[in-house]
Order: sequence, then structure tokens, then C-alpha cells
Amino acid sequence: MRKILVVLLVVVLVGCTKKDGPVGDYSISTIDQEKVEITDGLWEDRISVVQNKTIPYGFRKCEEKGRMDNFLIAGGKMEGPVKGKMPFDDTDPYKVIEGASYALMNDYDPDLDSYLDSIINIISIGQEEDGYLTTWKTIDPQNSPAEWCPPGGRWENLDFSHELYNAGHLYHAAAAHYQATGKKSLLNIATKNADLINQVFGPEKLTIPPGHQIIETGLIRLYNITQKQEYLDLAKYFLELRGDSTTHELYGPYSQDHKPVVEQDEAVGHAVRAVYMYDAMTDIAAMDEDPEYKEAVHDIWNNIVNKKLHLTGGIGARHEGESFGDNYELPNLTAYCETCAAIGLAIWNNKMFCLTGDAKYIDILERSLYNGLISGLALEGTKFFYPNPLEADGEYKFNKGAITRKEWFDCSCCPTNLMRFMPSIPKYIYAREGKTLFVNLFIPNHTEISLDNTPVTITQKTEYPWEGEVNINIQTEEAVKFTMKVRIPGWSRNQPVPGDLYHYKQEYSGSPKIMVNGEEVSHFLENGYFTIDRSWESGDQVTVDFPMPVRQVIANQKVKADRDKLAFERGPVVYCAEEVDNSGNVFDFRIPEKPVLQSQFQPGLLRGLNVITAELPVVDKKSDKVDFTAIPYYSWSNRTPGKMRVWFPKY
Ligand code: FUB
Ligand code: ZN
Repeated sequence: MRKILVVLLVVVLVGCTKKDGPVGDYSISTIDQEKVEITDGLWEDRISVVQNKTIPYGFRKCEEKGRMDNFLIAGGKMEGPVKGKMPFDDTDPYKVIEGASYALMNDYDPDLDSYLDSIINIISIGQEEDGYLTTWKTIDPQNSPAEWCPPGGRWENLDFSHELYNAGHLYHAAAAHYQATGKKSLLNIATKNADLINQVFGPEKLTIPPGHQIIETGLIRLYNITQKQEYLDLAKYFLELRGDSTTHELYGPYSQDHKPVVEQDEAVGHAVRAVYMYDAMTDIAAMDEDPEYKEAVHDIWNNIVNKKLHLTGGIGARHEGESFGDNYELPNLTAYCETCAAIGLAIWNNKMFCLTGDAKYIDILERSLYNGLISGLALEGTKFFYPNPLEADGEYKFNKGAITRKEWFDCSCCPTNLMRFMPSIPKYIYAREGKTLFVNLFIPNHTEISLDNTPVTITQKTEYPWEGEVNINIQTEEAVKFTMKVRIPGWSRNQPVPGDLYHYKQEYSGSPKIMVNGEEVSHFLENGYFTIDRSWESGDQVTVDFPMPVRQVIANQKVKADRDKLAFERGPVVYCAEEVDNSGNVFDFRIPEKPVLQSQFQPGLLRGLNVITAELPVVDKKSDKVDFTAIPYYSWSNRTPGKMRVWFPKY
């Protein structure tokens, strides 16, 4: 991918933030996205598809579905009632702009840059004089686009009106656009809106929290750019309002408004709302160095990974309320696992890593990324899953009325969330803390960074996730001393997920090896990393080798849906059997005690992926064999609709 050539002198921070604000901050920061270029492999393919097809498709849909018209109608430049069916339809263009801005950082495209100018101009038309911006309320507040959202003037029914949610996505888009282009067009719209919200909400003013979180992290991004303390204070204020019945009538657990955030220790309610809130709480834990916030996010994280995480890294078990279920309630056929929630989980876990330096958070990010997150996007780039179940019977219409992927939804949160998130993936590969470089993800890339005041070029070559060998090459004009911490994923250390929710059926005795210039180096594992501390010279090469056998996973006995069942993984990838590859019914497979499992890369299948095959005994006819083929979970439902299964009964 060709990078933007202009060096932008902007102090904008995405993901974990840098240490230049007046308050504390994350000690570990990600590397600026524009410095990391993904060069090959699965992610180059996925991100190129998103940038070349999905994002243009998203803008087209925003135009076709009247999302842009709403800004014109609100601004009096077009006649008619509000278009669309959701009070948060304004966020679709914001989210696509955010993703397009990251795309500009990856591959500068002047046409895209000017297209963004033109739609930002349209957005500005929808903004009221004082900064207010939610088009359905401006157009006709007494006519809500959705029956579940009561009508009413500004800031009425905040539990459902989505005014503050709309604002949050606007701020994220504005921050990304400013970072990518240095232009303040969207940023000015965002800060004008944030200034209004800051005048309206606060102690002695309106004391009601947003129904759906995201304004909190949006405000923090605006704070990082502008250094306006009010934005950070307001973000924290919105968090502190939750669970405080002296300030408003509580919304209850659905909106995580049942107790003060620092007292929460279980993930409850609407999963996307929840995870966006945990993300904001982690920012406050870092920026305010607040021990209560730290403890709360740790407790909630432990609850999720030990009791509420699907094997695919999906969260939110129930369709009902798009919500977390009870502890260990992890159904397969009816699993909700909304794409937006997987995205939120990945973003939040990166922040948890930046807060702590512990690789276990990147393990969760990686699990979600390779499985329940990219599953949301069809391989060709213009069809989507909203829920991501772990089983399909070919009948249950899990995907908003469909048994397979859909081109769009009236509630299009998931497609546009994929558009906003996917192009930002380069920033998750590395992180740094002073003279320490963290290698978190194994993705072929090229990056240039300064370590110990010396420019260093790092090139990663790997076939990961299909092969376990990773080569990291260093180029530098002069010897440079820095510490490289290479993440050793949990799956390569016999731990699919931190905690006891899942374990491998058998321990694998092979262990990861790490070599510098062909010689194995002594190492010890600390916080999930191998540490290499040395003076690096040009041409130095680190080779990591993760053995990648096919593994069988067993869930904690308390997970009823997976009892007496097995799932298959190889490296970070979870597998499933789909009807189209298996002449037998995927629901008839039984896994014997010692299946002979083969794995092979198939370049021509589903844009290239590894397939697991085996011969399995047929139920009730122990002598006959049936062929079993499993493909990576993320790639299912890209051919013909049908049955699919991740967890298989044991023989
Ligand atoms: O309410 C906005 C978005 O719509 C949520 O995040 C999704 O779960 C969907 O309900
Ligand atoms: Zn969604």
C-alpha cells in the first residue's frame, strides 16, 4: 500500500494516546498508522477489499438511502420528511468517513480526499447555528424514524434518541479526518457540537447520561487534539452519571446504568454499549491514573474472558436486547456476537494492553480479529453479517431475517463499523514504550520508526496465520540499542484464552523458538513476551517460529452448549465445517478420541486459506468413514447458504 507522502504536523492520537497532554496518559502507545504499511497476506487482501470496494459501496449506500439528504433537509436545502429508519442514521456517513480517513493514511487518493470534502460540506449544512447536529430532530422532532424511539425535542428521551451517540461517531470521524488530511473542516463541526453539549450537560445543567455510549471516547479524542480540558471532563462526567439515581432516572443494566461504573464487575446489557463504555473507562484509568477505574475494567475484563466470550472472540450472547447473557451462557445457533461488539472488543483490548503492557489483551484482540470480527464481512466486500453465530441449521434466520449474508440492513451499524475499523488495522501491529518496541501482531509489513533517536526500518515477513514462521528484519544507519518484545500468543503456549473458559484437549510439547541471526537466543516469558535487549545493527534478523498443529478445544463444563463437544483451531484461527464442503450433514459428524487431522493451504479456495481435513467414523456404523473438511470460521457463508458448525460432538 502506498503511503501518504505529506508529513502531517498534527498532534492527533488514535488508539492509545501519547504522553503530551497535561494529564497522565497511556505509558505505551501504538505506532502512528501512516508509518506502518501492510505489504502482503490475509490482511493486505482484506484491507484492500475494504478500501477499494466496501468503502465506496458504503458511500453509495449512504447516498442511495438518503443519509446525505437528511443533512440537506435539516439545513433547508431540500424538502421532505426524514429518510431512513434509525435515529442514528447520521452515523453511517461519519463511520465511513472515519474509515476512509484511515484509508487515506494507508494509500493516499486525491479523489477520495476531495470526495470527503464534498460530503463534509453536506454535513455542515445539517448543523444548526448553535452546533446542534442530529438531523431527524432538526427535521421533525415529533416524527421519530423508529417506533421504538419516542419523538421529542432536543435531548428528550436520551436513552433512545441517539443524539449523543451521533455526536460520538462524529468526533471519531473528525479526529481521523484531521489526522489523515490536516484539514479542520469536520473537526470544526465536531468541536462546535461538543461545545454546545458541554454547555448543556454537566452539574447544575442537564444531568442525564447518553443512552448509547461512544461520545465518551469521542470527546477524549477531541481532547487529545485540542487539549481542551472540558472535553475530557465531560467524558468523565458522562461516565460518572451512570448508576447515579440522584441525577436521573436510571436506564438500568441494558445501558450499564444500574450502578456506578467503578462498581461494575460483570459485563451486562447491550454488548456494544457496554464495550464502548469499557473502552472509555480504560482511557480514564490511564489518563487520570484512577485506581478505581483500573480495578473496574480489570474485573469486567476477567468476567468476559472467563465467562462470556465465544471461542470466536464474539461477545453478546443474546439476540434479545443484543446483550450479554448470564455467565457461561454461550449458545451457538442463537449466538448474537454482533460484528460491532467484536470491533469494540478489539479496540478496547488494545487499550487494556496499552494500560498494562500485558500480551493477554492482544490475545483477545487477535482472537476477535481473525475470527468473529472479519467474519462480519463477505470476502468480496459488499455483504455482511450483523450477528455472527457459531452454528447455522440453514433455517434459522439469524442475520436480520436471512440465513446468509445481506447487502445492507435498515440498521446498518455493522457494515459501516467494519468500514471504519478495518483500514485502521496497521496501527495494532506494533506499540512502543520509550526504547521498547512491542511486536504484537504478525502481519507482513514495513515500518519506519525512531528508537533511541535513531531511525529504524523494520520489515516483517510471514505467512501467518497459515504458517508460524515470522521474520523481522532491522535496517538502521547506525547501531541502535533498544528492546524488542515479541508477543508469544497464548495459543502457542497451550492457552487458547487467558482463564479457564477454554482449554486444549492435549498439551502440545512443541514450543515457540526465537532466533537472532540464526542463533537461538535465551529468553524468558514475561507478560506474554519474549524480550530481546541488544544493540541492533543493520541486517539483524529475528526469526520466531510458532509450531502450528491443529488443536482441539474444549470449553469449560459450565458452558452447556459446548458440553461433550470439540472445536478446532490452528494458530489464531477457529475452524468450522460448512455444508458445501461436506457431503455428509455437518450435524452428523462425531469426533473420535484420536482423529487424524491434516491441514493444507489451498490458494484457490476462498481467496486462499488453510483447510483442515480428516476421515471420521460415521455415527452408528463404526467401520465406514466420512470425509470431514473444515474452513476458517471467518470465511463461511461466502458460497451457498447452508448448515455450519464450530463445535462438534465427541464420538
Ligand atoms: O444503537 C446503535 C447501534 O445499533 C448499536 O450499537 C447496535 O447494536 C444496533 O442496535
Ligand atoms: Zn452493529
